[in-house]
Amino acid sequence: MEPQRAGRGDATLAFLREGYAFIPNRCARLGTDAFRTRIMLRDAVCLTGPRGVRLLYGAPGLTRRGAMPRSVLHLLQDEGSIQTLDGAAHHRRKALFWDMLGSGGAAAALAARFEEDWTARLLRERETCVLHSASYALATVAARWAGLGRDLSGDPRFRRDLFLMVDRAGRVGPELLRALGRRRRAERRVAAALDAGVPPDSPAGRIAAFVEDGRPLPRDVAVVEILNLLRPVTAIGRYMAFAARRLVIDPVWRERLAVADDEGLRRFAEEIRRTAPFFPLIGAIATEPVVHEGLTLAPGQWVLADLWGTMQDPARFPDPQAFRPDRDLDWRAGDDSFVPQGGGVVSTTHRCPGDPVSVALIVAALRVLCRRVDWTAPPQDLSVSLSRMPAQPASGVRLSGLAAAT
Ligand code: MYR
Repeated sequence: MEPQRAGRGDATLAFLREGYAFIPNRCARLGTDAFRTRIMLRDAVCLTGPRGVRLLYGAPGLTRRGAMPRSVLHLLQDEGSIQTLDGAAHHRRKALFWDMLGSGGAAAALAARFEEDWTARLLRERETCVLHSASYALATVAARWAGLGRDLSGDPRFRRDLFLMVDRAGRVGPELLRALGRRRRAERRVAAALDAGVPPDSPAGRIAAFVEDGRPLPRDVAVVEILNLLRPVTAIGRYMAFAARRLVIDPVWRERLAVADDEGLRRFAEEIRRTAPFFPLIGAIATEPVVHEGLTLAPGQWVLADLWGTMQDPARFPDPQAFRPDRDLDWRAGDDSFVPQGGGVVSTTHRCPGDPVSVALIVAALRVLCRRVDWTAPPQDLSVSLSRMPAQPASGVRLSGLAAAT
């Protein structure tokens, strides 16, 4: 069935105003999971829910190339990156990423290092902003784990450059241009680190030596892919800020998690990922006629699948606004409605391979905030605007009175 058109004219301003809620608002109003609109003067079919997730993460005849705004392409992905590949080329590169992040023990290694690094960092400070300090600790730990030396892992400017690649991905104008300049600087520094030599069995070494079409990846592509490890790990600081916000507004969880078992911490982390607005939506373009679960797309059709709104559907998640870790969500279940970092088969599709790393790192942050470090939260603005992409608690979550837990 042809999706209904939502409104007349171009909806770009409404999209910027409503942000994460743009697709779910219209779907709820029209009583549908799909509608047609125009965004940035381009015709788009927007979907919420499992049908859209299955389309973007499983149906043949779609490409990711040209499907996201240029800010997202250049700050988060860049030319030649795994996100822009299709078919066999994507499968080969994805196998490397999944081996590094999913099946190879990275989650436990990163979580253990992060727990120590962030605890030490917080105990050196009297007060902190969780969004910044957690993101910077993550950047340090990720750079070290990836095999980059102290020059990079210990450099505050490099950490901030990584943070801003994500923070500015939804911006336009001078802020975007400055972040792009920072990204180029980070690329030059990673290239210099490769020239100086990295351990061959480290993630950076494996990417640099990765053979495709009979030859190692071009140096600029290797650099882009190394940033594709460091930047998303740094972005997990946003989930940590949402976790800290929950502990502040609902302090009973702080007490419960102080004594919870690993399963309790994991469930809390997964409910944070369901509720936190993280990646709003994902785009693709039909490269051929596509027929998918009653939807027909002509070649060239732009499609946008809603991720955050899919996780707020009351039919699948009763009382979706309520924070309830007893929903027992699990990224391993392959549930097309629980899609914080995309859907489909994580080892082969375009779904982010970082699910296990995210969960382990959020659990590590909960250990720090509920067991390792005492704190109080001063009065602050913890509201979350859905029009800011990426979203964050307004204050970033400020904590004071930091001291070793007794
Ligand atoms: C990564 O670094 O690849 C992960 C980043 C996660 C969150 C990023 C959210 C960016 C929002 C951009 C606006 C999209 C507008 C269509």
